[in-house]
Amino acid sequence: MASQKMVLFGYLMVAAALLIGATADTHTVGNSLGWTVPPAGSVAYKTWAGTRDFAAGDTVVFQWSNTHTVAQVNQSGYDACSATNAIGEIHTSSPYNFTIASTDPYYFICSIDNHCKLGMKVKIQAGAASSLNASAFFTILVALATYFSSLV
Ligand SMILES: [Cu+2]
Repeated sequence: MASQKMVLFGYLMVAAALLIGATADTHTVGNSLGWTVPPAGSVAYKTWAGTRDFAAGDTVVFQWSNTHTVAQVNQSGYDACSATNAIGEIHTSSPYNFTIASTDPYYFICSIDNHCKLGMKVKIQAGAASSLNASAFFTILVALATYFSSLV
């Protein structure tokens, strides 16, 4: 009897771990706009980033046609639109997939001509936990609480 409860508890914990692990998401920069010189300036990518719920482990996909690049830079490179101190290589072929490693801010610009100054720049920062993770975990907690309260 007691061992059956332990087995069920084990299943629930595995289910919780799977739900949390399975929520890694993919974010296509700019959605249908893609990675390009945005028609109304950098607000396009600010707005896009603001609508996304980034989490560590998620993948950010830059997709473009024509001549563009993805250069990861630090904040001053982002502010100045300079890829001189790019972090790692400058990616010249689409698509480029970037995996969010932590909750640090990540800055990306296009290093071609004045594209960055025209708004081809995006800042991406993951939150502590995505709302999907939180809701999945909450569901499991409720299931556990319901189960254990039924034992009394
Ligand atoms: Cu460009």
